[in-house]
Amino acid sequence: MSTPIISLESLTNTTSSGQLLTTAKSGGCASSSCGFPSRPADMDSAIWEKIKDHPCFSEEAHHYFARMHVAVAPACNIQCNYCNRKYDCANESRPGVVSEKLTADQALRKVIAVANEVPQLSVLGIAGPGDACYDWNKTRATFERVAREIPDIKLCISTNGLALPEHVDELAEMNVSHVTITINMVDPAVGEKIYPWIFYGHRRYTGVDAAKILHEQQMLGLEMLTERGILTKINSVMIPGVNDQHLIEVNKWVTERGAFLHNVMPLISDPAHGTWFGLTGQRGPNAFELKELQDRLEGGAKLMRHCRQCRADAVGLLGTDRGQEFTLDQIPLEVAYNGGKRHAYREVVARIRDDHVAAKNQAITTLGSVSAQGTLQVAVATKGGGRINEHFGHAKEFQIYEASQTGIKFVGHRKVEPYCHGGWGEDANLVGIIAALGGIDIVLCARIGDCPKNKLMEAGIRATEAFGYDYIETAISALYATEFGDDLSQATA
Ligand code: CLF
Ligand code: SF4
Repeated sequence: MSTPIISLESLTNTTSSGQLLTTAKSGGCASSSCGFPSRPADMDSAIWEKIKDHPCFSEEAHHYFARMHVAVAPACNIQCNYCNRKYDCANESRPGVVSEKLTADQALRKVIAVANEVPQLSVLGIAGPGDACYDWNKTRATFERVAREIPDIKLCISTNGLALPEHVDELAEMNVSHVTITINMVDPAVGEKIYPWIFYGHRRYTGVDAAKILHEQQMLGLEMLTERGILTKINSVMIPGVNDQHLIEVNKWVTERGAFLHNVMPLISDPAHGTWFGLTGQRGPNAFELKELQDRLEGGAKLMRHCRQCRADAVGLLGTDRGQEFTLDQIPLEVAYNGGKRHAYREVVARIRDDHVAAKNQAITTLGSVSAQGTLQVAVATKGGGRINEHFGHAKEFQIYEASQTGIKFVGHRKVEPYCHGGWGEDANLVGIIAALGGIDIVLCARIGDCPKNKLMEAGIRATEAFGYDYIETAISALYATEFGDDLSQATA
């Protein structure tokens, strides 16, 4: 192995490197389940090579590696009732939303600037703000430029699928390794409630005719990608009363056609967004409804549960958008790529992953030694890296794990307004946090004050900092053994 140009120690010496080490040293986010460490036993090694550094396609990788989106594709060929691309708010995180649209040359500048500064960067995605396949020339020009400068970056697109079939061969030629298709229905009667119109073959279609064409193109595109060995993820927006039950059928169709992952996302709906669904009062699902549906879909294509519904210009690890640090006005006109930090980071991660795998294996052993059965719902405050390394008051989200005798499953995340503001606790936010943590048994965090801890306890939720900076699986397995094992002498919180 070559000597890393950045040592593990040197990575701790600056703020950004310190953050990097926090991520790296902590290992990746806990995998979907214990016993699913670096490469899952039932996964082909060729597939593992494709996903091991893709933060969306591998839940395990999403705390080591980052994606960035460049907003080069503003045009779209359909209208979804949940989309309004005119809306632009830096605090708003949902697909279709961006702060600035880029040309291919500007996108290249931005990708190089991010790659020089964000060592975790492994994937360049084009996710709009319109449709990457419909606005094809800009998508292709961007990928060609970036692949020439940074050949090891993975290329990824997200599309509604309508124009996908005509570009599949070019995607394969350009080494686009990962494609996401948003598929919300396989029955045009459901589709007409989601898509008011499409534009296809120089014509505008509406109603069932529109949904039927979209459906046929989506299925054809998926089949073509599968034939060519390109990994596919299906995003489905769960819209209660419209397609929630129907997504079981969608899951069957896409599994049969070789989809690698199925990502069921909650509808984001608010009148302020100006979308049809927002304006007509269509609600999104709550966390319990989403999880219930996801649980029912287990057994088909592998489920993605760690999606953060990124903006079309998102930058960084999932859940920590650094897009505002890399707006064009902050990037020099001339930037040259320097891959030093990215390569050094990869060497560090390779070593840390081994350590994390050992910790997960130990956690499996601990769980297996518990004779009584039970489940534990655990909320974890983490900055990433699979360790409990965030203060309760700073957490913008909690990662949710379900522990049972058979394993520890990552089941999602719940966003909150942080409790601490300027060093003081916000009681109003605590009310919201307690509501968001409904159904949780224990909160694990790096630090928590007595006041929030007591308020949580009054709501029936325990909280502890006793496992601060431990691996998440190590902590949860120890808690589980304490709760359900024979030795009940240790208090958990
Ligand atoms: Fe971007 Fe999408 Fe590629 Fe990832 S996002 S184009 S697959 S690189 Fe990821 Fe963001 Fe969820 Fe998308 S968390 S919205 S699934
Ligand atoms: Fe918006 Fe994407 Fe739907 Fe086009 S395909 S309308 S950009 S959500």
